[in-house]
Amino acid sequence: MVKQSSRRVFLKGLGFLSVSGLALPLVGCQHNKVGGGGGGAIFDKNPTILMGGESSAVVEFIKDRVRIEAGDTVIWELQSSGHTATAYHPDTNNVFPSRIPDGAVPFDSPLLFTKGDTYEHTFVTEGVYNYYCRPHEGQGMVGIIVVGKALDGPGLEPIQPEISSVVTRRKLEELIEWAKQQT
Ligand SMILES: [Cu+2]
Repeated sequence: MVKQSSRRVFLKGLGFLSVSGLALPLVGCQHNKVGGGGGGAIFDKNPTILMGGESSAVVEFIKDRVRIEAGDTVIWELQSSGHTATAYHPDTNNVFPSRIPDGAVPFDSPLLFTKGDTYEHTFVTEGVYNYYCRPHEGQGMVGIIVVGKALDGPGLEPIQPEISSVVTRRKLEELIEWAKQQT
């Protein structure tokens, strides 16, 4: 069983892990990347999502939409500036309602400051997760993760009024449209 966990890790020196896909041939007992119930659905295996770009002016998650299988881990790696990866959920803030599957762990990274710092979270509960960066939520720094199938749940529901930034709402709508196709 995969333990549901959320922790900060440093992968310096384990660079091969930080490039999505390249780890595949290096790991034994690897489950097939292509499969699942979707008849050819493509899953990212333990993907790395970059936070920001080489320039601190880039305020976004590079790879803002990923689809993984339940039990897989997503790694966020800081490129520049200060960013977090924080699930839309009342437990992570006092404002936003949940936009993750019912019963799922609302992940929330520390504020990462040093290039190369990483945070990882293992996703156990199937469904759709919407998340944001604390300092840049209002600037549309948001992302979406589909675990398994895009099951109906908070992550696909209409965007609540508490998420008030127009640019953020637009970005989430785009991501949700993509997620709905991951059946
Ligand atoms: Cu940010």
